[in-house]
Amino acid sequence: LALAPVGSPASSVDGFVREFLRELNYGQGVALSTSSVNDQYLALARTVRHYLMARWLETLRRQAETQAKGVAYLSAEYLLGRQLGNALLATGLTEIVEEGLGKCGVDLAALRAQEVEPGLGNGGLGRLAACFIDSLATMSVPCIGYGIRYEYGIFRQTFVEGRQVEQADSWLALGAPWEFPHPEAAQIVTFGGHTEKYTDTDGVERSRWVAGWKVKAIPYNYMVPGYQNGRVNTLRLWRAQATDAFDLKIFNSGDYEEAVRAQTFAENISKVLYPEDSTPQGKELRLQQQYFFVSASIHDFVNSVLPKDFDLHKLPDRIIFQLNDTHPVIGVPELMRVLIDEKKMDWDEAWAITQQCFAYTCHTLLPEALEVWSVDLLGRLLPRHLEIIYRINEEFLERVSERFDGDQLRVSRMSIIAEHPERAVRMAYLATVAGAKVNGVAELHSQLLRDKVLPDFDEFFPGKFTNVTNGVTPRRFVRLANPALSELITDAIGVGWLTDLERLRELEPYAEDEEFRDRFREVKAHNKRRLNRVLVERDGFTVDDSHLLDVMVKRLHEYKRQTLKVLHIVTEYERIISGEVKPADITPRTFIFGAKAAPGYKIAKDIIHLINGVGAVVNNDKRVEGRLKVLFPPNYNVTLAEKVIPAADLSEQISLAGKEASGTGNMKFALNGALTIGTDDGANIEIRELVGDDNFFLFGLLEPEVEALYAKGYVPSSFYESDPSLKRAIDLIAQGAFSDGDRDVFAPVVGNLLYEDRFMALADYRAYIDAQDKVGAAYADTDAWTRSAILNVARSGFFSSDRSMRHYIDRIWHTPPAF
Ligand code: 26M
Repeated sequence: LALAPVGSPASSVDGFVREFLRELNYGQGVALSTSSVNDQYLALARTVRHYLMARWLETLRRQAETQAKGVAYLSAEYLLGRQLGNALLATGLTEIVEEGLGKCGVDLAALRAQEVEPGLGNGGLGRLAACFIDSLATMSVPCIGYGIRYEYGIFRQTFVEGRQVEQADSWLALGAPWEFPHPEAAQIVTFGGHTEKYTDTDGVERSRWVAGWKVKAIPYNYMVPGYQNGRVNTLRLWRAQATDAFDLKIFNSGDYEEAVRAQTFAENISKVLYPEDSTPQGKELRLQQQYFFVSASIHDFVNSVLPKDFDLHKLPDRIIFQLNDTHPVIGVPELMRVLIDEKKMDWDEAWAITQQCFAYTCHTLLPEALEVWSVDLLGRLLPRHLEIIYRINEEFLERVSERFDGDQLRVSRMSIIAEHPERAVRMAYLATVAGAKVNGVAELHSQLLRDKVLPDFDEFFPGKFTNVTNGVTPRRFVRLANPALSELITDAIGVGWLTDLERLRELEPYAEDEEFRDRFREVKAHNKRRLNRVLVERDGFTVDDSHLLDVMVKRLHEYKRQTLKVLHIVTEYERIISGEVKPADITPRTFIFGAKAAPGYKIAKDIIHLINGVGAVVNNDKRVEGRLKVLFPPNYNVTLAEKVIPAADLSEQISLAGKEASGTGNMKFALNGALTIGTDDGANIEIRELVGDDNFFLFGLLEPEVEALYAKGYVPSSFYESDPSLKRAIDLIAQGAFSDGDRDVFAPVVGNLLYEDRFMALADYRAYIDAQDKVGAAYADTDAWTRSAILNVARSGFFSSDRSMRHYIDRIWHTPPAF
């Protein structure tokens, strides 16, 4: 027997209490009577993970035994959210724990509130990775997630006089009970230096990398429990540490300060998550981060996860490395280097293997978001990789030239190396050339990717491009976030929907059931009261459960158009103060925003300031009679999302058509019974097709119309001139109505709208206001609204990330569920 017998602690209240007290006394070193909430939380977390341990070890053992093909998900970000609730759900322990803690005089809810979420991601892309690994564990598909254990995750956002101020996210400060560090399994990652030619013992001319410096990569393992299926997969995040070489410097050099600086330098690599999520800056540290985790992961898989005697020619039968955007694409030349330089394969063999081992997911279309690394920087940091990239490019362009009869224009268009404005590696091209498959994240996005961004590649590689529409895990975003709705659903259609979300269809007939509609409304009201309690405690805000709750939560980006939402609010406000409407005649609404701006994204920060300025005025103007309220709780994160989304009536998905690759918040809202007001963009399109036009408020330009308007010459001020209501709204902002009469503060926002407006907020303004008027009227018909809300839930089962995973498995990975 390979393992000592492992048993889970007894799944009984008494068994749990024994284990919990043991952890508190012996693990935490405190008595129950003197323990702090944090002591209790840490003890509980460790107790719960004991219950997962046997399943984890068993999963690992079976994985090693069967040698089944699995997925290595390579992602620079995992936006996991709190772990405790999910672990309790996965183990089915919630009731036992609640009762057991009760016997100890401890409140489970208070301990859950103590957990600081690991915010190791920016937004959609990082959260998607977290949903995917949850689904793979639940579907019993072998998967190891690889990433970076940032010491500081996404910054904590605060507002000072309405402006965003960032604070460091010290998520590890109070203890990290979910992680398992394995310093003995460290990998070495090298950087810098130069390459040289040499003749190997077998007489073959080879290239060798003489690196300049190195760091240690320490793996930290996290459990990824499947939902009540006895499965626990692994998430392995790497932390950078100085090697002994750095330590030696400290003792050998007289310059202690310099030596310590060198150590700090190495450890900086995993210090902090870059808080940009659409405009990569080409910073050296960011490339170091990418190579650091990818190199450690590939070495870990090849040298530690695979059996010692594994024949690497069979690598594609064992693993597919899924590239979450271009951030891990340096893994392509890295695997080539490992196979050629370290494992002594020849180029053609190595390339044949590499091409089968990678697949690439693209998450954007915005040109400024496509990563390029200057040849200069890449050559300095990773000289051997640059050589390899050059050769991949040479051989590829040769094939292009052959196929297209020396078409030089096409050859230069398709080159992995861009020449202007500087020589740089186009990471998306490298991923496309090397990947067995390339996918976009929603139907429209995948189509535009083929037609607009990579048409030459689509032509050159028939069958390489595919779509997999994103999804979200119903465990976290329905069952955990919305227990009241979950209970209502289970009462109606029984259990089973949580792992087979299309079964929500069985709710459709209940839309016509009056009693069910009453209960559904009561669930919404209950969730609004719950949100009210959270926001009162967190920010001193109140939420009135009679208001229509209108929510826009997502990163602050111009293309997402938070300013369009602001223009709507200002228009409503202006209608009241001008006397055009009486407050009593409008549908009372509370607007909730949640949005972080990248710290260097000036206009985004100005927009945050504007939202806060509008809120301060609207909320305090007596003439509004409390019929409009604007709330902007700072630091929107997964934890807050779990409280806001279940309470929402209206989901704002108002990006300019063609710019939002998919969106995943849109799916979470629909599944929680909010109606969407949205453009014909990303996964909104698929949501609307499924829930039906009657249950979705569509507005705005279509993607081809956007293109046509750009082509013809877009003049935003012409919309301002020709729509009096738009003019009044913008004038109010410009005149300082939301900045104590100061006309300068928001001048950049106003100027940008009038004279630039890259994302056509003004062009879509009229359609948006008209659609919002329809929303207001529709909400007044309570029964009809509830019917639509129920149908949104019933028809959104497609958006489970379990379905996304099925599609990746069928179309890309070919990794069936194993044991
Ligand atoms: C890159 C380089 C340097 C620093 C940061 C980055 C970077 C980090 C995150 C760039 C982009 C990042 O994320 C982009 C993202 O979240 N995209 C979103 O992906 C979601 C999941 O597919 C989609 O639903 C969203 O539409 C898409 O915007």
